[in-house]
Amino acid sequence: MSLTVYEHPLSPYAQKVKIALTEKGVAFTATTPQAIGSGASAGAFAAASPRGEVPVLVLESGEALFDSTVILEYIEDRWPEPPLLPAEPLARARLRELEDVMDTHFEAITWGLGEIRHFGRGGQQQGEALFARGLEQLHGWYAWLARRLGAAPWFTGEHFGWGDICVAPFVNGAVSFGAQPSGALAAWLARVNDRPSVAAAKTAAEAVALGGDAPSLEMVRQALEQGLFKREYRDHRLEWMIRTGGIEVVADGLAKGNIRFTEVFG
Ligand SMILES: N[C@@H](CCC(=O)N[C@@H](CS)C(=O)NCC(=O)O)C(=O)O
Repeated sequence: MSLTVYEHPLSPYAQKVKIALTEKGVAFTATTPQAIGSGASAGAFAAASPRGEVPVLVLESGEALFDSTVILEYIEDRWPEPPLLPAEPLARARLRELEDVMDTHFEAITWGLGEIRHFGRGGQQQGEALFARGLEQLHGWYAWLARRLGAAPWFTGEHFGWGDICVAPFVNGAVSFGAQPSGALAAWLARVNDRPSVAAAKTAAEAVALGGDAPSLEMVRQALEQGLFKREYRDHRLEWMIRTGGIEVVADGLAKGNIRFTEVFG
């Protein structure tokens, strides 16, 4: 049995895993679980992913791992060459810090922008206000990222690696909502998107956004309105929606039953 990655092309977390495996030269099959986003995942995917989230890496033995950070650590441990992390402990710690920031604070914003643009949360007026605040916040994070990048060509330093894998999918997501980086960060983005592993993940995401094989965003939006989808308002995403001014969005989604939180693992 070969490696399988449960994914969704738009998921930046899943993109991290696909990019890392590609960089290591490890073959895998990518598959999108049927009920992803419905809050009603079942079967092998539900067993492998108690949070009902992608990515999941299913190993040759059938053992499965969830959470992109855990999976990236596993990939680096199992296939050390070429290394994605540098050897120096502080440099490694800084990259893990960067990954954590992107996975939590940054993604919460792009996810929120998706809720507004693709799913119509907040309606016209509130939705636009939330969207504008989200864009402003992204530019704040861009300033922080530019400082982290400094004068180096890559977030990982002299070579492409962990930091670049953990930033690129999220910044590409932000750009899709109109948050263009500038200066050194823009130059880095052009560089990283030229990398075949990153380009493949980006192309697959764009194909879905434009209505490729997977259900189009418009179909997903209709399903949400019919209560067939439950969006996961977990941790930083919930915080983002509330502190950015969308507490009514949360209340409305709970009343309509199209918002979910992480279930107790059963
Ligand atoms: N901390 C997790 C987050 C994964 C995550 O949030 N995945 C989202 C897609 S971006 C998901 O699968 N959500 C399930 C749903 O929407 O029902 C990781 O790093 O893998």
